[in-house]
Amino acid sequence: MIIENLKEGKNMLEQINSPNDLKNLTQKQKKELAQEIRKYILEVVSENGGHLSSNLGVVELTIALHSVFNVPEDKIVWDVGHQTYVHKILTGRREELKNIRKLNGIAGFPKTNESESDCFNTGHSSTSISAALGMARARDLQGKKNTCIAVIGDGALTGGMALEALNDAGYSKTNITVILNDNEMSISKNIGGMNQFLDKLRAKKLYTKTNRLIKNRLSSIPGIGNKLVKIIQRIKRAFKQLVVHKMFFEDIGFTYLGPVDGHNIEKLESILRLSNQIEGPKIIHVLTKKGKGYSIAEKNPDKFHATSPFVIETGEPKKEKQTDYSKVFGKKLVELAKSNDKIVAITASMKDGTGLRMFQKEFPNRFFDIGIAEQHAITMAAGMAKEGMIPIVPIYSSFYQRAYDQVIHDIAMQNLHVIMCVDRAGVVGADGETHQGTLDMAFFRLVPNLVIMAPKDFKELEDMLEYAVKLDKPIVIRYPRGGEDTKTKFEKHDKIELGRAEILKKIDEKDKLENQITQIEKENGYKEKAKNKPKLSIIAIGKMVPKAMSIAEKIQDKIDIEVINARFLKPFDSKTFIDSINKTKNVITIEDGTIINGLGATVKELISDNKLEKIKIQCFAYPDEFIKHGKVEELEEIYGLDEKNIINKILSLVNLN
Ligand SMILES: Cc1ncc(C[n+]2csc(CCOP(=O)(O)OP(=O)(O)O)c2C)c(N)n1
Repeated sequence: MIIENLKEGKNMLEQINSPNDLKNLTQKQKKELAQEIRKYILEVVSENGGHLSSNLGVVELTIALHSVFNVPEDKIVWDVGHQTYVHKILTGRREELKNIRKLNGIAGFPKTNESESDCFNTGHSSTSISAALGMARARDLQGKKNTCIAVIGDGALTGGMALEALNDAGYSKTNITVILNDNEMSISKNIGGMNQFLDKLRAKKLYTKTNRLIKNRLSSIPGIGNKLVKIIQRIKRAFKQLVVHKMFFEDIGFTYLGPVDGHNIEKLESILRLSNQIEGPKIIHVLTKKGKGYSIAEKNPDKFHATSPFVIETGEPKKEKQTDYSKVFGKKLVELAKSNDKIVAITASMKDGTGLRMFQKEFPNRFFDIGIAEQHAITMAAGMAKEGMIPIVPIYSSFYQRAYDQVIHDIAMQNLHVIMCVDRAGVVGADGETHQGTLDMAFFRLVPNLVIMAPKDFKELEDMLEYAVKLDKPIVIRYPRGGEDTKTKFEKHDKIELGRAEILKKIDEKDKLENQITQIEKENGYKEKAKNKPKLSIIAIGKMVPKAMSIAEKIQDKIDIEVINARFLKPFDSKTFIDSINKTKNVITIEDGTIINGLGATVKELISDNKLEKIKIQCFAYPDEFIKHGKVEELEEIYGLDEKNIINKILSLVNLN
């Protein structure tokens, strides 16, 4: 049996339709329920893909939370939110879990518009304490009494926002509970000074004893007053100071409880109840195991942090993994770093996702995993660049949002040679709106000094990286999740030159006319003046370039087409575009980003700034919305970025429809 202790045939899970159904269960029943939940999550994630290890790790914690507190009155803010599958199961979405992350199914992260039990949307790390503190302050101002809880992992605690919020919450004396879900892992092994500090706490069994002391005393006295609780807290604090010097959490104003076994529901419930008796900010240190109960994930928690569908018995992926942009990036980087010892790589806790594992192995001294701290990553990169190194910083597009000011203030304004690799650019699919990378072109384009590039395939990514290492400027290279488009194979790759687009298909006026006449002569046996076909410029960028070529091939018998790979959003190759547009008078743009301030917007500005006349233009991009979850192909179809729709729109544009 994969999940230990699961009694076959028992079905507690089907009887749980809301947290209220939990409240009357015995501890034994809750234990059984925990195992059933594990089995269910394992089945669903092995089928749909998704976050596995973190969810298996919080089964007991989530049962305990919903046993003690009452949502939606009490607020539970889940940091990152990738570990909320159990919460979703217990709050009326058991059946819906089967469609989690699928188009029109429930989301893989908390969504306030999905359930009133989800009190705050999350997806990006380290926001929970700020949000819960905000809710607590709003509660106090409105004279309410509910409990506000942030559940945050030890990985997320490395993020600056979490530390900013702890600083504020501790000092504020506001009633708020922070649950530190400590599994010693971020996606990979957690690192940093905070982790070292937690390591000391993890070993302190004594705290549990002091907690038990408090609990016993509280429960033996009927109607405990705040005064007594405070006295006990003071004793406890003094006692702890003897055990651990520099008790950080207590020193900044929190009451520290724990550590507690995060897989013991009874102990968890009692510490949660205890925390509710204590005034002010509290932090409960809960020790959990990532992947708990599924031995394959326990052994490889990072591999099963976020997984594609897999075979439960072996843990092997159902579909063989193809090479992807991140891996191509990582491999090329190692090659470049071998001949250039100035190159350093920085990751914000995503060495596997961004393809840096090999770099770390080859150049441990030039590799920096700085925690889930994108802002710090960027400013530190700026510091290294200032002193002559060439930092390469791959971060997912949606997480670059967090480091925007650092890109502007620390890199661009000082014109520093940092190569910012924007991984997972464009629509990423099942992770949904918090993770879609549709905004980066728009927000980076606003920033002076930045060079912004996007490759059409793997080879062009390699060329761009090589080029970027030599170009002494702040550079953004954006590329999508997954592999290159295999429909169009590009044999030719022009040399990369600053701000130069690549013309992939050109209309040659003279040749075109002659070809058409001979063709018509052949077909009809008589000479007729070739009727002019409509003309069109297709301008595309990044992963949309192969699509542009494929579209052109399908309609080139009806329309004379130029296809231009923009390559650079900044500097923009105005001359090449103006020449083409003036020739064809019809233009479409295709990009995998928002319609605002991207490729299409830039071409429109070009047309209007240069007063190009009688031009028909249509831009294909994502609308000014947050893009929901679903497969990339499904989303492209919904938002009109599929080939069929684009071809139809082109035919209308040139009056052939
Ligand atoms: C700003 C930001 N950067 C990176 C990520 C990617 N990410 C998702 S979960 C995770 C690790 C979280 O570790 P922890 O908080 O300890 O939770 P655990 O998964 O271990 O339960 C990371 C880096 C993110 N969600 N947000």
